[in-house]
Amino acid sequence: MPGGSSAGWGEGTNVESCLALCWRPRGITDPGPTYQGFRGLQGLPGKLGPPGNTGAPGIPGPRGQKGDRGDNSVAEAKLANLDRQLQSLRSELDHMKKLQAFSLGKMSGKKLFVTNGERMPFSQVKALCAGLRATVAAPKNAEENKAIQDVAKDTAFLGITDEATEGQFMYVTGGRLTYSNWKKDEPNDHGSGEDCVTLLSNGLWNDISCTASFIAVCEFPA
Ligand SMILES: [Ca+2]
Ligand SMILES: [Ca+2]
Repeated sequence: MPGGSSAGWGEGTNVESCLALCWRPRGITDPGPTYQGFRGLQGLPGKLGPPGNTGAPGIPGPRGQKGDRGDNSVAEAKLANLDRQLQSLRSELDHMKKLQAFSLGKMSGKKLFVTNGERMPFSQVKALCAGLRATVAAPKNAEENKAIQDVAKDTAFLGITDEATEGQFMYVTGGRLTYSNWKKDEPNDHGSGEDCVTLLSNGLWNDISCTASFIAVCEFPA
């Protein structure tokens, strides 16, 4: 054994006790039973262990893009069919519009004024008319004023306010008044203020609170 040794393997000798006792450097005589040798170098890493158990399957990935269409002629035929149906519906809609305008007494080239006969605050009248792609009725001349009066049959809101600048009445669709038909001593911005306008059943106008409820009349363009 290199390095020399005076002790050998005997019965009951194992690696640890031999590292401590068996090996002795040359020249040292009788170091005694308490002498300890140097610690050995670390051994090489052991072999890889066997593979672990298979894990649970992962969540599915995102769906891929749709593939190319197989046949364009089928799609083209469907499109042509849809186009025919669209033309037919358009023609039918035009006919219905004419019929409705006729039944409501709409004259060619003149505005159409329509009411549901209900009373509501001004904000609701605006919303109702907007939902019909219309605006709140606002007469631009005596003839339109009479037409609204006939349709409403009672006090109705007009699409006119001085909410932006007190005393300066404007159309809610924009612009200053080009026609008015105020009752005597109106507008008076009475009490805590009056910024909306009503058409009274006699055809005259009065400024009034916007939160009061009056007949809703919408106008459709000429
Ligand atoms: Ca006012
Ligand atoms: Ca008033």
